[in-house]
Amino acid sequence: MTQNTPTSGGATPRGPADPALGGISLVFPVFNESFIIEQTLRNYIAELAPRVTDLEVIVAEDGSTDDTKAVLERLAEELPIRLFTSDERKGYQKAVMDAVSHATKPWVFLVDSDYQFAVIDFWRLEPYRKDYDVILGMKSPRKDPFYRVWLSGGYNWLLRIFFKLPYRDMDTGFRLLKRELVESIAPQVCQMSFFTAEFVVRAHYAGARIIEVPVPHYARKIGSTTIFFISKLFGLCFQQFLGILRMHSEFTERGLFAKRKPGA
Ligand SMILES: Nc1nc2c(ncn2[C@@H]2O[C@H](COP(=O)(O)OP(=O)(O)OP(=O)(O)O)[C@@H](O)[C@H]2O)c(=O)[nH]1
Ligand SMILES: [Mg+2]
Repeated sequence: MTQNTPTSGGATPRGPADPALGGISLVFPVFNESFIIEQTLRNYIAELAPRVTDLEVIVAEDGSTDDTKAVLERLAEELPIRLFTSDERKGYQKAVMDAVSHATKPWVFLVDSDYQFAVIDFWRLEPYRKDYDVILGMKSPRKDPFYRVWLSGGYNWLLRIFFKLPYRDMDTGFRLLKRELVESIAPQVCQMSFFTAEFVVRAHYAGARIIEVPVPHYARKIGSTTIFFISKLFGLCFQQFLGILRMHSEFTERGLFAKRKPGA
């Protein structure tokens, strides 16, 4: 389901988060973000720590070749973060899965660490915690180069067609997820390179209640993509298409299409 919340106007109240709905693990995957990670962590923690009763912040870095590790080690002495680092780059998919496995609170707020989403937009997602298991911040409008917007549009379209889904932005970097659902679904994620997209498809067929809420998206101010290099785009697209086909045949074999009504 897509919620038609206006994305401008700035009237969203800034918390507090409902303590009855449980604490939140704020989880950041980080790779080569030395120029922005301090701002991201400081702003997210300043906004959420006083307004979310039971908050933990997990920072999962691996393989950075710039100053990211040094910046994070300095920040870990000052800010309330649980820092996990590793020398080998894990790749986005594995990094995200390992990062969420450290979460201990009932909800996981999984956010890209390059500040393409503003922390105040968390408050657009929070009201849906009582009725939904997966709350996706739908980039609206999306501030990426035109070829990325087209590729992502095509990818989401294929997912909608192949899996009869209503969602428009399944690979968003701003998502609030019920942890028990993450624990049951994440181990199955294996066919595509984008954790969230595959997670959303699988969660839908597991009967999860999923909503998309429009949130503003900002152009990367500094650093560069860590995933979508132009030289690798063709291979990446081909890989995702194969992943869709493999997942479709897996779902057919498991009889999942028959069990779940289209769009339900
Ligand atoms: N720990 C870890 N994090 C990663 C890895 N690859 C990417 N990330 C992080 O995952 C997030 C998403 O990567 P981005 O490069 O921003 O992807 P994107 O937003 O689709 O691309 P841009 O629009 O160019 O920023 C960022 O916070 C990265 O730092 C990885 O191998 N390990
Ligand atoms: Mg990004």
